[in-house]
Amino acid sequence: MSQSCIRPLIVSPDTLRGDGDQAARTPPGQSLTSKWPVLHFGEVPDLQKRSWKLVIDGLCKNPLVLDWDSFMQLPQVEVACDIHCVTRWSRLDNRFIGVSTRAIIDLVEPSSEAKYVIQHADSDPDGKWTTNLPLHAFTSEDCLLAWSHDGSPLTPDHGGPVRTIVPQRYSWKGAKWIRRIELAAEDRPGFWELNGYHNEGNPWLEERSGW
Ligand SMILES: Nc1nc2c(c(=O)[nH]1)N[C@H]1C(S)=C(S)[C@@H](COP(=O)(O)O)O[C@H]1N2
Ligand SMILES: [Mo]
Repeated sequence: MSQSCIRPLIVSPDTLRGDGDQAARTPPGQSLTSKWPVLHFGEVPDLQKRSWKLVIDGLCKNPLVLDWDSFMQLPQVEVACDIHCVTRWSRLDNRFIGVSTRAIIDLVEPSSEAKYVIQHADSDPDGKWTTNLPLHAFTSEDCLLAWSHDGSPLTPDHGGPVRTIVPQRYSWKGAKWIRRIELAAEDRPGFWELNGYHNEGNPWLEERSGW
């Protein structure tokens, strides 16, 4: 077995709440669904793996451009986590496979001024969708750039080929169709944040609206 086949399993701390009790794992004001709804602004982009690229740049010593093969050659992790959408559905017990955001950020060697991460998505209509997080939240151990969900490659409507998953925030803090990870000194609210959602989006504190 090659090294990249060994996938450590990381269980999100929120998934361990309540010792298996589903109610204790469900944040206030959320309802459970076993389906996986599709939710985003704009059209689903048609991204081909052979031309897919991920840029990691901004305030760092070693900016990177990864193509599909180099992304898949990075060490892979598996994450068990719950998903919470601010529109009040939660889906428990997801399994994602992909590359740890912490590992990606370590590769580019952030400079000391880098305090925020701006994720850029390849989504229509204008390809300018972003979302913002503090660097420490983006590099939480349970965050990943996922290409697989519950044993199958991510479909385009769920953000395939690669999307970000940030289990401890409402799901809008993870870009579907991620194409660029920018390290920044200043915070910069993104699409949903500028449309009235909270800047932090902690589901346990019901940080839904920013107004
Ligand atoms: N590029 C992009 N990513 C996005 C969004 C979006 O509008 N554009 N919406 C977010 C929201 S609000 C949620 S709940 C999740 C939904 O992911 P899903 O459609 O796979 O359930 O994607 C997030 N990522
Ligand atoms: Mo959402």
